[in-house]
Amino acid sequence: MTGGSLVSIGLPGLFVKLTDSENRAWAADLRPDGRPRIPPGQHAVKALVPMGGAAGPGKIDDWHLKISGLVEQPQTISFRNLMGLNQVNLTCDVHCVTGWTLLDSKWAGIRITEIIKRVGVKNSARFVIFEGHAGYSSNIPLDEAVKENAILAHQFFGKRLPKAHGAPLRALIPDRYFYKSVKWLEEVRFSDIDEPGYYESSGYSNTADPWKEERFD
Ligand SMILES: Nc1nc2c(c(=O)[nH]1)N[C@H]1C(S)=C(S)[C@@H](COP(=O)(O)O)O[C@H]1N2
Ligand SMILES: [Mo]
Repeated sequence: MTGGSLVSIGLPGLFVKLTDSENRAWAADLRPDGRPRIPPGQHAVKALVPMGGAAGPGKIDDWHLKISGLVEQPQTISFRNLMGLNQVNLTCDVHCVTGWTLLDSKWAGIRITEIIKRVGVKNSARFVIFEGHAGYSSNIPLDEAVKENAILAHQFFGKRLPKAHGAPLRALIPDRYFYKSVKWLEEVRFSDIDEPGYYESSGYSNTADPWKEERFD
């Protein structure tokens, strides 16, 4: 089952780019890890572009996050119980494979390491599979999921995550192309085998490193 025809990969008309000179200035700016703020072939935009997809109900009641696979204690966590876990604020840049980058986006959520602590991930786990609503999924190596900036986000710029952007909870994996950041998240599965997701199994890169321009496989 796939995310279906509702998955949009084109650029909607309503996005505002920074000027070329602003973009060049940002591209020359470096991150703490020495890489440019704007990866090659990307252009910064002023606001997050809603990219569509098969939206979930967006409600908090009746919503649960399933944690499954290679874990000691598989479980289903309510939104309220997720709020009881350690919360972090994160400012980061996100990069869509179609070419836009949003700088300094502000999010709040729960580190994936916090989830890992809670469920006890087995040593054999190597990959994390995110399942979104209606069959959209994506996959990342466990190494990427344990980074400080890999979170499950429920706030965007100080407000509850809007439905268009994945409410009530989305994955946020800033250092891979944004198709890895699954909206309307329903399940996080730990696996010993890689499971390419919706984009990854339709020609887009499995590794999706924006600084190496890994757009297609
Ligand atoms: N469930 C789901 N998640 C998804 C998608 C989708 O279609 N469905 N699209 C991905 C892509 S390609 C991008 S660029 C971002 C877009 O997020 P946004 O709509 O909040 O900008 O979500 C990603 N996560
Ligand atoms: Mo995207």
